[in-house]
Formats: sequence, C-alpha cells, structure tokens
Amino acid sequence: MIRWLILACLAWPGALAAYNQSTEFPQADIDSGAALKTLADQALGNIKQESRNLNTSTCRFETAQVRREWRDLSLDSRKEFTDAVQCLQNRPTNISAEAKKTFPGVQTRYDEFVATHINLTEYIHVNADFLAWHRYFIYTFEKALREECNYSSTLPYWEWGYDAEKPQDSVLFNGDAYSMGSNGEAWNRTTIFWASQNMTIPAGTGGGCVSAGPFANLTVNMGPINAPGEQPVDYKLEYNPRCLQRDVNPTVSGTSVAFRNSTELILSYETIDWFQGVMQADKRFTDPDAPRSFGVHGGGHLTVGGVLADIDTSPAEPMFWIHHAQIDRIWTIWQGLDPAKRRNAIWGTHTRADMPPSANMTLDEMLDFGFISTPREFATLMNPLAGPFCYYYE
Ligand SMILES: *[C@@H]1O[C@H](CO)[C@@H](O)[C@H](O)[C@H]1NC(C)=O
Ligand SMILES: *[C@@H]1O[C@H](CO)[C@@H](O)[C@H](O)[C@H]1NC(C)=O
Ligand SMILES: *[C@@H]1O[C@H](CO)[C@@H](O)[C@H](O)[C@H]1NC(C)=O
Ligand SMILES: *[C@@H]1O[C@H](CO)[C@@H](O)[C@H](O)[C@H]1NC(C)=O
Ligand SMILES: *[C@@H]1O[C@H](CO)[C@@H](O)[C@H](O)[C@H]1NC(C)=O
Ligand SMILES: *[C@@H]1O[C@H](CO)[C@@H](O)[C@H](O)[C@H]1NC(C)=O
Ligand SMILES: *[C@@H]1O[C@H](CO)[C@@H](O)[C@H](O)[C@H]1NC(C)=O
Ligand SMILES: *[C@@H]1O[C@H](CO)[C@@H](O)[C@H](O)[C@H]1NC(C)=O
Ligand SMILES: *[C@@H]1O[C@H](CO)[C@@H](O)[C@H](O)[C@H]1NC(C)=O
Ligand SMILES: *[C@@H]1O[C@H](CO)[C@@H](O)[C@H](O)[C@H]1NC(C)=O
Ligand SMILES: [Cu+2]
Repeated sequence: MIRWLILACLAWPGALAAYNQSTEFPQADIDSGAALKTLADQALGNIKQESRNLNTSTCRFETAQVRREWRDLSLDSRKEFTDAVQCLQNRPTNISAEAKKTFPGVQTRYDEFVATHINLTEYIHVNADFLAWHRYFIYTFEKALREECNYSSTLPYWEWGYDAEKPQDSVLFNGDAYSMGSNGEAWNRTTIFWASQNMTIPAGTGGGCVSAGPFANLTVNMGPINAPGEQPVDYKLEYNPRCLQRDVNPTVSGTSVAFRNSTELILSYETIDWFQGVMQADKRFTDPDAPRSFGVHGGGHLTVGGVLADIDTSPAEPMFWIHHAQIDRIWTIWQGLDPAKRRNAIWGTHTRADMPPSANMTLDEMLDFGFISTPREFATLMNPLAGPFCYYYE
C-alpha cells in the first residue's frame, strides 16, 4: 500500500502526495530523540503539502515565519529575545483606571498577559480550548515583542528532551548574558507539599531567587496562587511584588519530559481527548495504577519550578513562552501527522476537567483573551499556517 502510494506520486508528479506517518521506532531512537526528529520532519512535509492544497492568499509556507529551538539560535539572537522580553516588562500598562480596580497587580504591559492568564485560568486548562487558547496567547506575545519592542525574530521553543536528564546543567540556566537566567538559589529541601494538588513532590536543585543572567532582577508582580510550597495571596489579582523563584528539578524532568515521554504521547493517541488529556495528566485519562506522571505540560512547568510551577501565575516567568512554544510544537506535530483527521479535532467543555460541569465547546465559539486581544473564533486557531497565524516549527 505504502509502495503503491509512492509509485503513484512518481507516476503523476502533479497528484497530491500522500501524508506520511511512521508508527514503529526502535526504543533507542525514541529515547535519543531521533524518532521525534523523524516525526517532526514527516509532519512538516505533510503540513507543507496541506498548506499548498489549502492555497490561502494570506499565508504561504515559503514565506512563513520559522520558530527554532533555543540552542539553534546564535548567542546574539538569544540575547535579542531576552532583551525584548525585558523591554515589554519595562513598558507601562495602559489598562483603564476602572480595570485597575479589579486588576491592581497589573503594573506593566507584560503584566497584562499575566493577569489575563490568571483571570481565565479555570477556562483555559484541562478543557477544550487549552491548546488553541495557548497557541494564540503565545502568538500575541510574540507579536507584542515584534511590534512594541522591535524584536526582529520569532518565539524560540524549548526542546525539553535535551535537558531531561540534568536540566540544572542546561545552557538555558547557566546564568550568563545569553541564557534565560540562572536557577534559583539553592534551598535545602527534599520534598515540597503542593497544597492545591494535595500532593508532595520531590524538591528540585534551587528554590530561591534567580541570581544571575537576564532575569536576575525581575520583579514578579502577582501571585503566588497555586505554587508548590507557597502560601497563596488572598486575592489572586492583587499587587504582590517579589523575586522570580526557580527550582530546576531533574526528578520531574527525567520522568515527565524525556524524549520518550513526548514521543510516546505523539505516537500513542489517535484522538484529541486522549492526546490533550495525557499531555495535561487529566485524571479522566490517567490510569490510577500507572506511575504518577505530570504529563509533558505539567512536567515542563515543574521542571523549572518556582513561579513556572504556579500554573495561574506562570506567564510571569519568561520560560513560560518557550515552554508553551514546545507544547504548541508537539500539538503541531501531532496534528501534522494526520491533518485530514486531526486538523480540526477538539474535545471537551469550557471548565477545567469539566468542574463545574459545563457545555461542550464548539469551533464557532469566540474565545476571550482579556487585555491582550479582542475575542477570536476557536476555528481560526487550529492551523499555524492559517487564520491569524503564519509560522511553522523547524
Ligand atoms: C512522503 O514520503 C515520501 C518518501 O520519503 C516522499 O517522497 C513524499 O514527499 C512524502 N510526502 C509528504 C507529503 O511529505
Ligand atoms: C493558488 O492561488 C493563486 C491565487 O490566489 C493562484 O494564482 C495559484 O495558481 C494557486 N496555486 C495552486 C497550486 O492552486
Ligand atoms: C493599549 O492597549 C490596547 C489593547 O487594550 C492595545 O491595542 C494598544 O496597543 C495599547 N497601547 C499602547 C500604547 O501600549
Ligand atoms: C523601535 O524602533 C523605532 C525606530 O527605530 C524607535 O523609534 C523606537 O524607539 C524603538 N522602540 C523600542 C521599544 O526600542
Ligand atoms: C540540608 O539539610 C539536611 C537535613 O536537614 C542537613 O543535614 C544538611 O546539613 C543541610 N545542608 C545545608 C547545606 O544546609
Ligand atoms: C489529601 O491526600 C491524603 C492522602 O494522600 C488524603 O488522606 C486526604 O483526604 C486528602 N485531602 C483532601 C482534601 O483531598
Ligand atoms: C541586579 O540589580 C542590582 C542592584 O540594582 C545590581 O547591582 C545587579 O548587578 C543586578 N544584577 C543583574 C544580573 O542584572
Ligand atoms: C518518561 O520517560 C522516562 C525516561 O524514559 C521513563 O522512565 C518514564 O517512565 C516515562 N514516564 C511516563 C509517564 O511514561
Ligand atoms: C459532549 O461531547 C461528548 C463527547 O463527544 C458527547 O458524548 C456528549 O453527548 C456531548 N454532550 C452534549 C450535551 O452535546
Ligand atoms: C476576566 O474573566 C471574566 C469572566 O471569566 C471575563 O469576562 C473577562 O473578560 C476577563 N478579563 C480579563 C482581562 O481577562
Ligand atoms: Cu496556561
């Protein structure tokens, strides 16, 4: 069958090429990242083909923007990114005096993103629009960097697999001028109680404030809300200036965001309910007898720990954008391996894990983006090469 399809393409060069998807890999290739690379390449080939078939007037694959892995950026490009993030953090907010009453924590333009995410947290996680909402959320951030801070490039992504074994030794956290800032200062903890999850988790290698590199002096203006080991603020949008804490955690990364974990996520699930459910460790899709997993989504948040582990407040941590670019990339690869079936696949309701119970979402609904954008139709956010978007991952 496969051979027939390839022959068919050779015989009629103008005919549509069949979409490709490998499903079997040696374990060694899954663990090394070679399988994920193959899947990413196949998905990209399919996406390119799909985009040609779609032939929209607004986005051509050939001229689309390309998002790259952090390590594929030159040192100067890495610094251009962190400079642009700092620029947005230093720009004033222009929310109204009226809005300021409900959102007193918003001090900067950057905080508008943080407050929007805090405010909508219960309606954008473990529900139907989690992936699409975050795709557009990080896109508007990338756009703000370009339009308001003269950033000339695209959002980088963080391939967790490279760092899963020893994230504390990653070039991302070495604390030099070309990093994302250092780990937090070492706190001597072995476990941390995570009250909102009623769960004790293994501690990481830091815990305190980021001490070196670009975000050493960053002031986080809101939270903590659901952070492991922290007492939550009384009102979740209140002004509570504090340092950026990190607790880079090899125990979590080794078991939740290794190449094996992201690759198996992509290979194991045919339908969006399971794919997004396992990605977020949604209890409705978790085998209670299996070893505990945070999913690659929670796993990335907890690998950095500190502010990034506080799901509500997490966009206050600059790692949020490149972690979520990788989440978006993993979804893009999964969609791209079978675009005919997966491009517009959604499942779920409006509320987190359907608590309280709410109606199923539909693609014609408008999604709320708070301070950062007028509402967008769900259906327009399903393809990175269509709707408002025009990018792919390399
Ligand atoms: C599928 O793989 C074949 C063989 O490698 C290749 O010729 C073809 O272009 C691929 N199709 C797409 C859509 O990428
Ligand atoms: C794509 O659309 C343009 C007009 O928008 C048309 O000129 C071109 O021939 C189309 N290409 C294909 C491959 O259909
Ligand atoms: C003020 O906020 C609006 C959105 O609420 C945005 O479109 C506009 O660019 C902002 N203006 C400035 C100067 O930041
Ligand atoms: C962006 O570039 C323009 C034109 O060079 C300049 O006027 C503006 O101040 C720059 N903005 C920032 C935030 O650096
Ligand atoms: C860390 O805590 C352990 C157990 O409480 C203690 O034995 C050890 O001396 C502490 N190390 C440092 C560097 O504080
Ligand atoms: C928290 O978990 C413990 C055991 O792990 C359980 O006994 C307790 O009832 C739980 N508390 C809540 C509020 O769910
Ligand atoms: C942080 O701020 C302090 C005081 O303003 C300054 O001495 C220090 O160099 C800054 N550190 C970094 C990494 O920017
Ligand atoms: C994630 O991958 C690691 C390393 O291969 C493995 O030990 C772990 O069991 C995986 N976790 C899950 C939930 O499959
Ligand atoms: C919501 O979606 C589920 C799963 O697709 C379906 O079983 C259920 O009937 C739907 N509920 C309503 C009220 O349409
Ligand atoms: C805050 O949430 C409410 C209700 O969930 C919503 O109507 C409003 O648009 C949100 N505002 C912002 C700034 O996110
Ligand atoms: Cu989020």
